[in-house]
This record gives sequence, C-alpha cells and structure tokens, in this order.
Amino acid sequence: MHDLAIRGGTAVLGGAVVRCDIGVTGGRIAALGERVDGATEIDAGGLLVLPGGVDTHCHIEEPFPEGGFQEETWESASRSAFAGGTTTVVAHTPQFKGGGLAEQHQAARARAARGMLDHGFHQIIADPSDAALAEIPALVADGVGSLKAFLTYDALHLDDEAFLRVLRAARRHGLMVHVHCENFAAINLATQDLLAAGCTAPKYHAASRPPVVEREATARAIALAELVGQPLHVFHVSCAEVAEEIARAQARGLPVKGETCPQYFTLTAGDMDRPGFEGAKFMCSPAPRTAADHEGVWAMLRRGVLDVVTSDHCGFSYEGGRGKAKNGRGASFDAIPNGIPGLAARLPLVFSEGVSKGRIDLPGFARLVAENPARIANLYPRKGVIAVGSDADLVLWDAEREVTITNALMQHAIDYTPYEGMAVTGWPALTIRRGEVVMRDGVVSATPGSGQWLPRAPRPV
Ligand code: DUC
Ligand code: ZN
Ligand code: ZN
Repeated sequence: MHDLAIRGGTAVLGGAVVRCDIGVTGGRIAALGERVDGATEIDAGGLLVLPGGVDTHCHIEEPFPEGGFQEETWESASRSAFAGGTTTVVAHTPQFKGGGLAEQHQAARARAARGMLDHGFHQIIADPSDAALAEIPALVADGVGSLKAFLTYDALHLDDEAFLRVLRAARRHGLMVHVHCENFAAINLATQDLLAAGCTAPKYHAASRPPVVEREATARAIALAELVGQPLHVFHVSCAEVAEEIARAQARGLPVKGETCPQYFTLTAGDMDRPGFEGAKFMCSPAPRTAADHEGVWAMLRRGVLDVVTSDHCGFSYEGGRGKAKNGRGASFDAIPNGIPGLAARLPLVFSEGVSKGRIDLPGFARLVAENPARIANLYPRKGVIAVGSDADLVLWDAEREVTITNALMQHAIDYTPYEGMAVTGWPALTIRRGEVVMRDGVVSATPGSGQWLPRAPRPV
C-alpha cells in the first residue's frame, strides 16, 4: 500500500505511452504497474500522466543593479508554474560588475526558499575578476552546477577575454556554461542609427538585433568553448539560421546543445508593431522572428539540434513603476525592459503547437519540456522522468481540452500575457510535486516555503 496511487492514466515513460498505475511513497515514485493501491487514490482515467515540467531558464525575483526586485516573486512564480504543469525551475543569481558572488547566492536562495518550486540556480558571471572566480568553489560545494554568460546587455556583457575566463573557470570546476548569444557592439551601433533616424517605437527592437547578430555571437561562443574544451548550452535560439551553427558544432562532435522557447514559434516581430505602446508586451531578446522561422525552429527540434524548450520567464508588467512603461509610454525601444512572462504557458504551447498539431509525439514532448532540461541541469533522473526512484513530480494532462489563454489563467504577478487570446488544445488538470497535489483544476494549494533547493553535482573534470 503506497501513500498515493494514480490510477487508470496513460503514462508517458521510458520513451513510450503506456496504461499504467503509479504508486508514490515518501514523495518518490515507488511502483509502476497494472494495479497499484494507495492510501489516497487519484483517478487519472482519460488523462495523460506526464513528468512534471522542468524549466531550466527562468528569471524570478531577481534584483536590479539599480536596486529593487523583479515583480514576480518566488511565491507567485510557483503558482504560475504549478498552474501550467511545471514543478522544477532553474533560475538565475546575478553578479553585479565589481561585486561578488556568495552574498548574492545566499540572498537568492533565501528568496527562493519562500516559494513552492523545487529549484536550482545558474550563477551569472558579469565580471570574472580573480576575486569573483575564487568564490566559485564555495558555490559548487553548495550545489550550483552552472554559470551563465551574457554576450550582450550593458550591465552584463562579456568581451572575448572575459568570456574565455568564464569558460576556463567552468572547465576547471566541471560546470555547464549557458550563454546568451547576441553581438553587443552590433546592437549598440544599430540602436544609435535607429534612434538618430527617429525610429524609436517598440518594433525597432527587432531591427536593432536581426538574426545575423545572434548567429555571429553563437558561432563565436562555440569557437571559444571549443578552444577551451568546455561544454556549452546556447540559450533561447530564435531561428534555424542560428541553430545551424549548433548543428555544425554537433556534427564536429563538440559538446554543444541548444534550447528554444515558445515565443520563437508563436510570436513574430510583427507583434511588436501593434498600435501605440502595445508592442512592448512582446519585447524579448533575441527578438521574435517570422512565421516562417517558426517552422524552422520546429525542424531543428525534430532533428534534435535543439532539444530543450524553456520559457525564459522574465516578467515585466505593462503598467507600473517596474514595468514595460517605467520610462513612459513614449520611451524609445532601447529604454523598455526586455523579457516576457511564460512559465505557465510553456507546456500548453509546446503541447498544442507540437503534439496536437502533429509536429512531435508524446515521448518527444516529455523529453523537450522535462527530461532533457533535467539532463542538461544535472537533475536527471531525480527530476524530469517517470521512473521508480524519481521524485513524484507529475502532471495529469487533458489532451483534448481546448482553452483560450488569458492572463488570469497564468496566475503570475504580471498584468498581461503575450499569449492572450491564443487557442490551445491540451491543458494540465492536476499537478503533483513530490507526491503532493499542488494544483487541481487551476486551484493552487501548495504551502509557501515548501519548495526544495536542488543541489547539482559538478561533472567530473
Ligand atoms: N532576454 C534575456 O536574455 N533575458 C531575460 C529576458 C529576455 O528577453
Ligand atoms: Zn538571455
Ligand atoms: Zn533569460
């Protein structure tokens, strides 16, 4: 007799789709079989049973260099994640130029401990001074398994020497490097030209950073990682032209992988050309591309060149002092915060555009949103899979349910969703985190403070 039995569902496990009961004891999957009994039983008849979503690219309650924090707190992000079937996230700890790592790391852990999501952190390195790099062993001992490098953004960007220092440090300590690839100088020059020509509206965000800006930085990041012998994970690949650089590296046998996000197969640069200031709601970097690029992204997902879909959840409300219009509704595109919320929408969008439209199969879906992110974050097999011994993180999924996305359904702290009005087929009915029902029919019930820190082991060096 298990603590919990999930009975009569159709589970996606072991690369197959099988009728199977699941027994949960002590928060872990303890049995998979035809007939499993539990002190509590959940009827999953007519539903799919999927591994809980693992979102390895989120920005939650991050502090800004100028002071203050992002609006999305760990508690609101947890609600949003559970509403959308995600149970584990890896978020970011900042480093400010001239600043250290340990204090920020401990503060980020304290904030995350107030939420309900199981979580880890990527440590952003914005200033790889000797002093900062000397702090890495203590972070590794505490379970930080990865570094994050930005090749653009004023406050964060690394030049080649600085990026090489990050790659070398990661190699020394067995850490993964995740990288935001866009050419900083090219964006700066294009932005100056656009502003001088009076082109200030949100839609010019896309013009300031076309695909070649992303492709060049991706090729450069790969080459520098090859030089150092360091595995690399390219974040938020926006189109096939960029993914081709990853494919070429993979064909040469290099340990380079790539992720994409739902915005790159649902939104376009045209969304930033909506009337007035509305386009700001769709501004993220890299910029959304074209409808044709959506198909290119799917082709790269099917080829396995890109094998992870995360949200890059980074919410800024439309209204308010920390939001998109913080510099006014007439602000030029370079003065509008970059980022869109997507934690809750991720699984429904990948399922609907992927499985419901016949682009990928169910095991492929589970790999993209759960197993592969867990693998790249070194959380597998504790997370990302339905298997005996794994944490009982599960989503009971109604594959037939048709839903029109609204902001209220997202349950985040942000006052809009870029996916408002989109129709999806497939929706989470119930989310289970470590054996506890944390969302049923849209009602989130987890207790704040119940999320667990997930220490991530370094890879052997
Ligand atoms: N781009 C990023 O690189 N990070 C957060 C949000 C965004 O749009
Ligand atoms: Zn980024
Ligand atoms: Zn990001």
